[in-house]
Amino acid sequence: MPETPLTQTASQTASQTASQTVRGACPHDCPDSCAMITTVENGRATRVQGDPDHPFTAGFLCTKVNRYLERTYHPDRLLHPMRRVGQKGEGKFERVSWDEALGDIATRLLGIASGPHGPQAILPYSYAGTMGLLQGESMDRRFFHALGASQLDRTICSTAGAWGMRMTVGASIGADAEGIPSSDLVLLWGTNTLTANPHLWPFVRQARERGARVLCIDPVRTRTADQCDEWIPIRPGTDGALALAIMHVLFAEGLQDDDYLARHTLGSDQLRSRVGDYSPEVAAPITGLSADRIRSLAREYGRAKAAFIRINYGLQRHGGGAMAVRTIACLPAVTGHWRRPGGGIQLSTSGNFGFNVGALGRPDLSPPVRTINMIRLGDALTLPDAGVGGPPVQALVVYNSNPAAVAPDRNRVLAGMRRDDLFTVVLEHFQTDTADYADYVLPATTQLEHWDVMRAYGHLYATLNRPAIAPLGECKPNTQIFRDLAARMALKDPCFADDDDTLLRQALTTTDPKMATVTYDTLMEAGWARLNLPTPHVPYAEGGFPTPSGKCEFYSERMAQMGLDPLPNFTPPHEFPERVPELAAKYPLTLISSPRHQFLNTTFVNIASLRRDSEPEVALHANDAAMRGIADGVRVNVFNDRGAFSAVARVGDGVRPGVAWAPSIWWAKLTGDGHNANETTSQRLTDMGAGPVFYDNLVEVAPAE
Ligand SMILES: Nc1nc2c(c(=O)[nH]1)N[C@H]1C(S)=C(S)[C@@H](COP(=O)(O)OP(=O)(O)OC[C@H]3O[C@@H](n4cnc5c(=O)[nH]c(N)nc54)[C@H](O)[C@@H]3O)O[C@H]1N2
Ligand SMILES: Nc1nc2c(c(=O)[nH]1)N[C@H]1C(S)=C(S)[C@@H](COP(=O)(O)OP(=O)(O)OC[C@H]3O[C@@H](n4cnc5c(=O)[nH]c(N)nc54)[C@H](O)[C@@H]3O)O[C@H]1N2
Ligand SMILES: [Mo]
Repeated sequence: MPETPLTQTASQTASQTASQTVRGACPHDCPDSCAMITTVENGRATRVQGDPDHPFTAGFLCTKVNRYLERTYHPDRLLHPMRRVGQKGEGKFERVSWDEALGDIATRLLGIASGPHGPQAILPYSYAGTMGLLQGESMDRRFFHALGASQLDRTICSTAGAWGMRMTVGASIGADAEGIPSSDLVLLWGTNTLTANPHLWPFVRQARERGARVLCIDPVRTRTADQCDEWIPIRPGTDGALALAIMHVLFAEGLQDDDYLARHTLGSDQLRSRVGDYSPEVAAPITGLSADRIRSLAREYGRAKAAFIRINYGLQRHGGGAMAVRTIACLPAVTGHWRRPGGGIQLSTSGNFGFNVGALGRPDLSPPVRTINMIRLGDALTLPDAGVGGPPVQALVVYNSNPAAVAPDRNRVLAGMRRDDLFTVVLEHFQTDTADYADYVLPATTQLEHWDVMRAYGHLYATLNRPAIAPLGECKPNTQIFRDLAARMALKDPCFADDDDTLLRQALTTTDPKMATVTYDTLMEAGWARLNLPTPHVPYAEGGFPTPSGKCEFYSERMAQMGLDPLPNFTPPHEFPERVPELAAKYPLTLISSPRHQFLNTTFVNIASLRRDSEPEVALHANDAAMRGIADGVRVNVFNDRGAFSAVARVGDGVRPGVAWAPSIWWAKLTGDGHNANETTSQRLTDMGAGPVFYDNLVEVAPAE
């Protein structure tokens, strides 16, 4: 029996008893998707905690989400619709009624849709501010589809890696983290586990207690690297070369699994000849690691029985990111580690979840329209044909995202958002950098105030989110805001009448066998459910790769057809010093602006207990700092031809030489100078998946005047 029937509103739920606990789900963009329990007393949430019974959450929440109540009840929460009265970017707004806001927004959007450029002049902009399927991929999508708006290609995070995995193993389906305790070697490769995926760590610890070694491959000595047996300080963007050299050694020293290769892979002879060119001596100057170190790593990997490679999205934010992921993903098939629990590679598990996203988003409602890549927002707003052909963008509707801080080439983005002839609507919890450029800001509910259901990308459990409290102020769920807008704009399809309960049922209408255990009833009863898979799930023990050939594809016919190298290779970054020596002479440091431990992208940056009194920082190697006359703690400028930001220098041995690390992503308006690291990043794309290259970014650092 459900704890409380879904038809009850959140306010009824909360007022029924003086104190109760409500099962929910952390909404944030993180592999861990925690099951969260909220204590509610007299209608007010008083505590959040991790579900102790959930195998992955294991009873704890991270540093950030432990502050979810401070965020929810923050004095700066947007509680009413607001209309801009100052200049764009100035942040001056006045309170208006929902009626006025929705009426005016509907009139403006209808005017644009029926104007000379048609509805494609309207661009939605959203990402994973909440990963909830209802608040992020349902009514909103229906609304823009039915309107005939331009489509958004949601590339800002993971598409390069997703393509890399797809080409080699076939899908975003990797090894199960719950197998890690059986691993005898764990490689944390391009991931800051303790920050970005902290609920993986207890499994790593168990493996270690049973004798496994844990290695971290990262240009930055992160807090994760500090906890590992070894830090392998690779040069940014060169992981493909390292993987090729490892395979060179595996084949040269007979450490491959010939039986697995013969039965479950395609193109092993071609792979063998390709990696023949990549001895450790060849890879050493590329990767910045010694040939001896590469060889011993390869031997350790080859002699392990069930090595677990956890790659994450950090290493694919370079021009060759997709090829790097594809190449690394070959390793467990060469050694046959896929056979055993704890062996294999994981980038994402999201491909296991068969929610009915088509029923939720209704792409069938859309006429054929153009697609705009979200990381090219700067171009889309400033070029007459949006950079892709067709009409200019005249209206931008932003929700679940903060593009004025997170999108690359920030100066271009702001130039676009400042346009007087651009109509901008932002659905938000807070007055973010982006909201400052809005014509209207609409107050949205948080996860404690609305229904949702979540998949995960780091484990195999689906989670239901029940509202714990009534919406604060006049806040509404995204679903309701788009329902209301659809009604105002006379969008007639009956699907706009679906309530959140109906949406939830639609999301779960599927015949996918993995979803057999994830039903409306199981979620209502337990709050979460494991996919219909054994624990641990060993996906490719007997092959069965979801590629066209059914094998692990070292040779990819699909890549050949796309005009790409069909074999694993090393694709250097766009801004690889050897490739662009003149640029590197001017801007010799590679800037990595990966997440700061206490922030979740830009979410939580405005929470005082998490930001503390800190400022943006940039870590430099002592040699690089000395060359520039930079002492620890001084203020510096970080810059290139795209832009600049200032930070406090942290000098030491926490990064490899040639690398600068600026923990991110700051709200620009909460830094001292109004800038952030994305002033320096570019709108260039990855080799496959048209993803961003945030860490493929040459800069110079100099003492501030
Ligand atoms: N606390 C916290 N957790 C988060 C997030 C957050 O902002 N804060 N963001 C969430 C989101 S949206 C995502 S996508 C994930 C991201 O989580 P991760 O995939 O772990 O990604 P990053 O932290 O971007 O990068 C991880 C590490 O990759 C390193 N790196 C950069 N370039 C290279 C390279 O070329 N090779 C190698 N080997 N390493 C490289 C960086 O130095 C960094 O330490 O985390 C999620 N979890
Ligand atoms: N330089 C640099 N840039 C990066 C990255 C990096 O590592 N370095 N990482 C990139 C990556 S991996 C990602 S995923 C993107 C992330 O970029 P975004 O997806 O834009 O993530 P956030 O900055 O967390 O912004 C999410 C916003 O959604 C809002 N929100 C949350 N829930 C709701 C809701 O229910 N309704 C509404 N209306 N709003 C809601 C939050 O208040 C927040 O302001 O950034 C990318 N940008
Ligand atoms: Mo991300």
